[in-house]
Amino acid sequence: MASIGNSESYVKIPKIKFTKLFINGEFVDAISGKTFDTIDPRTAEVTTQIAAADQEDVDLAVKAAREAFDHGKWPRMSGFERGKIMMKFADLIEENKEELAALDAIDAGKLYSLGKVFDMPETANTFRYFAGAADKIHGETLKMSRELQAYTLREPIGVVGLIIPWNFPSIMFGCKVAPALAAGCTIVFKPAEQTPLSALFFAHLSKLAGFPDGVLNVVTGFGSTAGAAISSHMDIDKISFTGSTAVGGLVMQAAAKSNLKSVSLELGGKSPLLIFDDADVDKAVELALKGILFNKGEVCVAGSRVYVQEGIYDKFVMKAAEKAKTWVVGDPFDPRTRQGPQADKKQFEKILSYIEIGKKEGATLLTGGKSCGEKGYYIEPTIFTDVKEEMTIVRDEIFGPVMCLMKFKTVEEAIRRANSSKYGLASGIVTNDLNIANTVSRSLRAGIVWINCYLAFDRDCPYGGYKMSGFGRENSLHSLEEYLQIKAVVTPIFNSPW
Ligand code: TXE
Repeated sequence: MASIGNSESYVKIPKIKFTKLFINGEFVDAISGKTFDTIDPRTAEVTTQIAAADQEDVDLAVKAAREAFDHGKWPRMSGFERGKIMMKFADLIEENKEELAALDAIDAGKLYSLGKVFDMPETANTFRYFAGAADKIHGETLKMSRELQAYTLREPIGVVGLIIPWNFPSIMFGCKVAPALAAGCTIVFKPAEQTPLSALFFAHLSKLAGFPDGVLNVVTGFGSTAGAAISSHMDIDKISFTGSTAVGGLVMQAAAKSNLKSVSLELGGKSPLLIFDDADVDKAVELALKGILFNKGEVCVAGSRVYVQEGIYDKFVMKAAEKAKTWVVGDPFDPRTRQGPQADKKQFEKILSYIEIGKKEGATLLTGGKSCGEKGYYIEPTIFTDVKEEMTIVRDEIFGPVMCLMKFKTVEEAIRRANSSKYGLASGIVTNDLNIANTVSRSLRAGIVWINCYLAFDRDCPYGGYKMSGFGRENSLHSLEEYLQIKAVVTPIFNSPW
């Protein structure tokens, strides 16, 4: 494992500038004056204190967003003008990519080098993509029966509550905020309590970009207080939530019990990667390890169930073990590191407890299985073999660097076992056989199927859940639809009796 705690030898860590709620264009303390600690997963030490929003703070944020929606410029200006401000915002993100990447590294343990070349440019490009769509939101013209005609308007849904988790604090900010802004909505955004820093920095940039006050409000705080206040708020028209399946259920209940606000949910996963006998074993091993170890396994679409066909299984196991041992776990600022610390103590302990359960239930630990480093939340890349379908480690989302490796015989068996999860977020196939690729991709019950690739995301490609992984789509023009509603306007032609 690379050295931990020497980040300053690679990068000058920025001073934290923004720690308060961002409401109606101003940084303000929580009304209660309460704060919470944000913890650095590299060291388990406190980074700083952040304002903790309660119901009253959320009320203020919603009031500001409501005013900006009901009477403000944002939904009324042309899509082209909205797009121009969003483009400026994207440029500011790109100009500040080093600082933003450092904030996500000290908040979530994310790799700094990747943040600079991937998370931040990708977030900026998401704003550019949706900025380009903002002036292309069109309705239809309908020739109705008899002497009537109609047209449809696609209007912004209103004030939206956006709640995200801690694993991709910047990318998910972009995935939710950009389409909502392009549609003309106004926003109350809540980052996860583990990772508030980049969201507050984005709030600062939004002011520089020229978004009118109240269009983007950021409330930091806990799920049971700030999050619950958003999902049950009577003046929020829609909620888009990414997080655990359990909390997704609570959000839906709160929406139903309050004002029946529209809901979209992107929830947990236990995604299968199916590797067939004809695959190049070295490439398949690299793909499978990347699929589970990228972002330390804290990825909703992580390929956590790897099924390998019997002809290449033994070779695959040997090579996967060799390769996992060379995977560099360490300081997220060290350019050699491939895997940083888990995001927080709760997640760290959850992963280690699943590893114990796996061992107790009889799976064989091929590699890893322990924490590493003298401080912080680091865990070794871990692979289990001799795993049975009914084991807890195969059924539950672990959300960490833990792969379950299993053997299968036939295509039919692979499909049946891949589909046996309650989740249906993502899936992958490795084969050069077109018939297998076509048959399997159409049979998998998952929102995305990657063939001979994994984690291949693009802002123009939708993803989202089947089954208990949720509903609604992120990315692409499908996600713009999540923030629009359709109004039909009907009028008689000629002097018809209507
Ligand atoms: O998630 P929570 P946690 C899974 C993953 C992980 C587990 C627990 O398996 O180990 O969930 O993570 C807010 N009303 N995923 O506990 O609690 C909370 O403040 C409204 C998969 O961190 O779901 C945060 O902003 N909001 C997932 C967000 O919900 C509430 C990513 C996520 O927190 C709330 C994260 C409430 N009652 C975890 N309670 C994925 N799909 O990628 C909490 N929140």
